[in-house]
Amino acid sequence: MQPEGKLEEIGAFKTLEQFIIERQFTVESSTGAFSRLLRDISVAAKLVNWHMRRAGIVDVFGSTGEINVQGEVQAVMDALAHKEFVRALRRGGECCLIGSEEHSEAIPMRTADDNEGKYIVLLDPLDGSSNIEVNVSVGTIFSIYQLPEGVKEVTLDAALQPGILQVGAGYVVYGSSTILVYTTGDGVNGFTLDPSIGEFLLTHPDIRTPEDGNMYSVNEGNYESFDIGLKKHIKWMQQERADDGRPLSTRYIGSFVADFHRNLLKGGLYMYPATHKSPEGKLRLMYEANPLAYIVEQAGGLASTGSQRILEVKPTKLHQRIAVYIGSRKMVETAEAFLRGERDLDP
Ligand code: P6P
Repeated sequence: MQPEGKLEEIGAFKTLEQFIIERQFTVESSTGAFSRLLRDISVAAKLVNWHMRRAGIVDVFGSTGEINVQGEVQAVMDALAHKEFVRALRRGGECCLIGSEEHSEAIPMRTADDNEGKYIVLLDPLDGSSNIEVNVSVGTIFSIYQLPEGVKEVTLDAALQPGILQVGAGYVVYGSSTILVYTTGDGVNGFTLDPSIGEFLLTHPDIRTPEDGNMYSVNEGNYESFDIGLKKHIKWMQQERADDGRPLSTRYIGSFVADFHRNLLKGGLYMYPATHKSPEGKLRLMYEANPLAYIVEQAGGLASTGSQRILEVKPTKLHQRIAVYIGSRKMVETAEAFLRGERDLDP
């Protein structure tokens, strides 16, 4: 989707920086700090994109040999992406605390005397990084909270806020192109990176997700460990009922951001339920589920644990996991109905 003019008229597109400043002036009390924080995040995204686009050339594949807090072999790119975001946020001075998938503890940023940062950033620097070596899209996910009023000592407790209190959230998908999608509570907008001028350009204004869809994303290899309601739901989606568009199509890339982005634009449902291997679910509440839940709700969709709105879950740990059913409103509602035992297969 592009404004009037042809693609080569790059000047026809609004840049992310222009968009951020425009939105800043709609908030009377704005000091510009939040705009600068968003700029710092976009700078880090450009740097990660630069590393990603060289991954096939420079030896950034493989592992660092380090085992991160997730118990997974840490990809070189995970470490690079984490470093770029921490460095950009430290340099920007607007962030007082970072929680990252790549770091077991929260990272205080007010080490420098001049850091009066009042924003907390929770981050999955590179989700799905095991896909890099096979050239499958991967992504960054970020969530932003304000430091609660009156908090003097910035600790992890200040970050453990329910998702409904986020002041911003977004993701970057490093795919056939690099797209940054974010919300600050006033709709969802997407920006495509034009590497020739190093700018994110507004290519997806005011994203609204379709209220229904014909694609679902789930790892059916875990079928045996699914709740009976979910097993029925999956079989229901596979029933041949042309009158209501079934069977649906399965699209599961193994990269949450990529699956989420496709479903956001086209309509669809992504599910990562509790399994025998991941009894609390696999995805992380603070820096995967919450930010994408904020985005999908702002775009007209829903995000559920299967029984509760994700944004209302009260967090207790930085790296806590949660079950996720996220996407088109009608599809999430159907999943919840099956899980409650209110739906069954068609005769
Ligand atoms: P599984 C990647 O590791 C990730 O966190 C998500 O990006 C992805 O959707 C999911 O896990 C894939 O997990 O167990 O299906 O391989």
